[in-house]
Amino acid sequence: MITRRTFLKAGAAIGAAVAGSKLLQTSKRSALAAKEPPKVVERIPTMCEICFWKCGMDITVEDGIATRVEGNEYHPLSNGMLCPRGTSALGILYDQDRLKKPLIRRKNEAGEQYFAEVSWNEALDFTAKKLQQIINKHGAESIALFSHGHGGGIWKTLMKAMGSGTLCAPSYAQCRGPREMAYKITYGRAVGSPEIMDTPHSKCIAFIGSHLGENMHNTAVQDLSHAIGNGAKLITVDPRFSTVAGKSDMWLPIKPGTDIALILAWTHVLIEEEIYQKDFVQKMTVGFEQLKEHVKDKTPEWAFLQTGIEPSVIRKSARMLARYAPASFVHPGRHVVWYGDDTQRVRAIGIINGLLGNWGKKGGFYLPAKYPMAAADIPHPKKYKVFPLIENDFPLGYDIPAQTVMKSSLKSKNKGRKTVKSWIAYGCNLPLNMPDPVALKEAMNDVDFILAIDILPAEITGYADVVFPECTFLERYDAYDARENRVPYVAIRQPAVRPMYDSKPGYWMARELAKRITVGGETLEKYFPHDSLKQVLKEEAKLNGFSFEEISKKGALTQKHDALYDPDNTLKLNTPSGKVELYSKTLADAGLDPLPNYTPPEEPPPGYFRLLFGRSPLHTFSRTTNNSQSMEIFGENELWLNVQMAKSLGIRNGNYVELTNQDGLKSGSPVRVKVTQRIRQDCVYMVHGFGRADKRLTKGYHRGASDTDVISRYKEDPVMGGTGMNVNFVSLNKVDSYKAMQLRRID
Ligand SMILES: Nc1nc2c(c(=O)[nH]1)N[C@H]1C(S)=C(S)[C@@H](COP(=O)(O)OP(=O)(O)OC[C@H]3O[C@@H](n4cnc5c(=O)[nH]c(N)nc54)[C@H](O)[C@@H]3O)O[C@H]1N2
Ligand SMILES: Nc1nc2c(c(=O)[nH]1)N[C@H]1C(S)=C(S)[C@@H](COP(=O)(O)OP(=O)(O)OC[C@H]3O[C@@H](n4cnc5c(=O)[nH]c(N)nc54)[C@H](O)[C@@H]3O)O[C@H]1N2
Ligand code: SF4
Ligand SMILES: [Mo]
Repeated sequence: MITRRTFLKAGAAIGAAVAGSKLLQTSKRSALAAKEPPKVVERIPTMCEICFWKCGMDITVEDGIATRVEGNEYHPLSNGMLCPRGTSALGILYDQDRLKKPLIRRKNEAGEQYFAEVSWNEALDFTAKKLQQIINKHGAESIALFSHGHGGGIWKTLMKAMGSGTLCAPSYAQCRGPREMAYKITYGRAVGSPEIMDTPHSKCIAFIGSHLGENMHNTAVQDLSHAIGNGAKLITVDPRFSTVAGKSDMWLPIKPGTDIALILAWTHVLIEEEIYQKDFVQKMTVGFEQLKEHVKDKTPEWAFLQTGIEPSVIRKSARMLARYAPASFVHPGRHVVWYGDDTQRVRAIGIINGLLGNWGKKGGFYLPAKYPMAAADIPHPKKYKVFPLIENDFPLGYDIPAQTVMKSSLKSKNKGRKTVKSWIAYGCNLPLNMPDPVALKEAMNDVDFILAIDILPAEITGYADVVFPECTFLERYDAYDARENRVPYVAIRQPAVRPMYDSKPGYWMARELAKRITVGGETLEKYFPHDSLKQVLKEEAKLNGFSFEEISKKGALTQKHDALYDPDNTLKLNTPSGKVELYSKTLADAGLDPLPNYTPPEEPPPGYFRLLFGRSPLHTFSRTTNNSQSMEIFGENELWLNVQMAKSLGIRNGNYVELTNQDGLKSGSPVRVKVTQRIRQDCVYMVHGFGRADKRLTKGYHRGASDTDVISRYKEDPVMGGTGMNVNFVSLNKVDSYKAMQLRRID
């Protein structure tokens, strides 16, 4: 048995030699195209998985080879358009570095670990045996699933069928969990995805570090363009002059971590000047008097000392929001895990939105609906347990924080207690997306067995015992997508081309494992009674009265939904009071702040900058940083550094630096500096997802740096366990650019 796993960077028989015949065919095809027109040209609609917006996309396929990607016109999340990441989808499908065969970690005679390419039968038998041993010895709940993406549902079913409810996702406690928690507490429901802001009709929007335009959710950006076209006023609060700041009427370059002070001061202005929506507040909210008392002394002058934003600017922006209310809103954000008080910051945003009276209002928040969908008649596993160490960590939270699973896997932290024994990672690249890289590595070594299901040799696969190569979203079916939206819809994901290499759809893998695992004397196959997902989709189409042929041809079907607004303030919300809870008794009863309080952030030590990070319009985390099409345009990330600070450090635009954080952790590769006026002096900024550590990623290896390498600290949100990650500080050391280039070499 292999006890301490080494990170496997170069697996046996993985490399240029197995580049794949399809690719060759592609180049042959285009060479011949001029002479010989393709015989069969099809246009196959499906949905994108390069991020989780899941737009409808149409793939042109010529003689079995995908050649073109366009937005689907029937899908309400794309409206015929895609974002720049969607249009580079073929860069993922035809990436030569893709995982091609199942891999098992083995040791050779010299004791060196390597990945052996094996048959599916061998990989499935081996994995099922390992999981079975863990179930029998430690209980199924000691197997944990980390998942991200639409295909994750299948693995949740398998987990529950085995008996484990230990399910988590970095897209909760490392992403939007605090936002959803805050809105559930305040409005009785999550903001959800796609978000329910009525942006196209809005007259004034304030963005608090939501960098739309770089954060490139397709319809959200289309909606914002509509608003801008209609003359909407925009206010952007960001330490950095972001893309949306460039489109805004006001840019508030706030001191990082002080946003709650600003929002409380806005609230103060609205109440003091009596410019809030009185009818809404009276009919639809509770706790106004407590709120009024709470912000009595939170004047713009007080907030100025915290935020660095002039009192006159605070007043002006608050009045602007009030003037256009209820067709105005403060954006609740999406990736909100910044400083550990994030649920409270989004609560503060929810509260001010309450004063703007925008819930259920045109230009505020609309009331969405779902395409009614009944599920196929398949038994649902009901007897499953959550790992005991995890269960009661955050009683108000609605999901398991991924770092709780990580901590519960550590032997050193849980002496004398049972720890989590196995991880399954589906579409999650934990080494790039989890804070505290040192603890993560320790936890990955402490568990007995890791299965990674991925399409690429991502960092997580380097730590796995078994790697299952999934085919990409362009080669498989997945469940229908029918989320809440302005226009209710149901959309299909279907293969545009056949799975390349020996990759398989997740459904097939999960079902094959289910056949091989026994619980309570029978295999788990009954939870996967269909041979393929296509059969499930056909059955569900019939059950819900739509034609499978029609949805396969169009990509999406929509319904009409008119009841978007509540103009007379008559809604009953799903909170204990049925109203917007400005003051939260739920939080008070749990011993937490019933109204948001401001705590000043820790200052960077001398010589250090606060590390901030975000998105590039061309990339989705590490999903695209090996995609030749995306990398051609945006091939490495840069570190934004204020021009004055650069001067004092003797750093020039284009120099390479290595980052060292407050705990002595260094970035695994150097990053190029972008010297700019567009960022405050106390922080630096970079795009997340770069600085890949695995040489098998020939396009992404050591291009730029990974923010995660230096995120050793995080502050846990006491309400739901979000990991505030903007609490790390870095110093910069210049690196010779020749050395920086040498580090990228793949021999
Ligand atoms: N330092 C830092 N950490 C962060 C963030 C940050 O900005 N900085 N952002 C946070 C946010 S907002 C989020 S949502 C999380 C996301 O973090 P994760 O949940 O880990 O998700 P992704 O980064 O999307 O996971 C990417 C993995 O999925 C694989 N993949 C892509 N397509 C498929 C597929 O079709 N099938 C399978 N099986 N695998 C596939 C990719 O190859 C890659 O290895 O990270 C969070 N963590
Ligand atoms: N192109 C692209 N789009 C994406 C994604 C992607 O990977 N690529 N990922 C999607 C996902 S899963 C998510 S969660 C979202 C994330 O996108 P957003 O919800 O927009 O969140 P962040 O990435 O945290 O936002 C970063 C911005 O916050 C600013 N900021 C940092 N600290 C502070 C602060 O203290 N105060 C204020 N006011 N601002 C601050 C930064 O300067 C930066 O402009 O993007 C989504 N859209
Ligand atoms: S927003 Fe872009 S990457 Fe995300 S699903 Fe839509 S097209 Fe794909
Ligand atoms: Mo996210």
